[in-house]
Amino acid sequence: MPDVEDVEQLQAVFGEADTDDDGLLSLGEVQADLPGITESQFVMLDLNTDGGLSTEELQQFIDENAPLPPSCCASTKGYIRQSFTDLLGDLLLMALALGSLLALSRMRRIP
Ligand SMILES: [Ca+2]
Ligand SMILES: [Ca+2]
Repeated sequence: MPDVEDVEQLQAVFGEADTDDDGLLSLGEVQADLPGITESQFVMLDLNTDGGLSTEELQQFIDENAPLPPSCCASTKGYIRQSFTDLLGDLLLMALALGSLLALSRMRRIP
């Protein structure tokens, strides 16, 4: 079940990172906040391969990769999940780091 606060926070973070306000995060916009993200990680998040990340894509990524009870991952998705474990860890860290950075930048808002 989606957590409303998480969704709102994601959208707030997204709005701050979307510096040209086109509704998508480009690789450049993501790297402006998180220089550590690689193009291949970005492409993994860009589900419709239009070159930008939408809130829907980020939310879908989080929903699909949130911790699940073992019984539900035992089917076809299991091996995919396993092989992506390291990368997903990086991406979830990235999402957390992005949120922290933007929260900090809001707190010390420049007049
Ligand atoms: Ca943008
Ligand atoms: Ca996209």
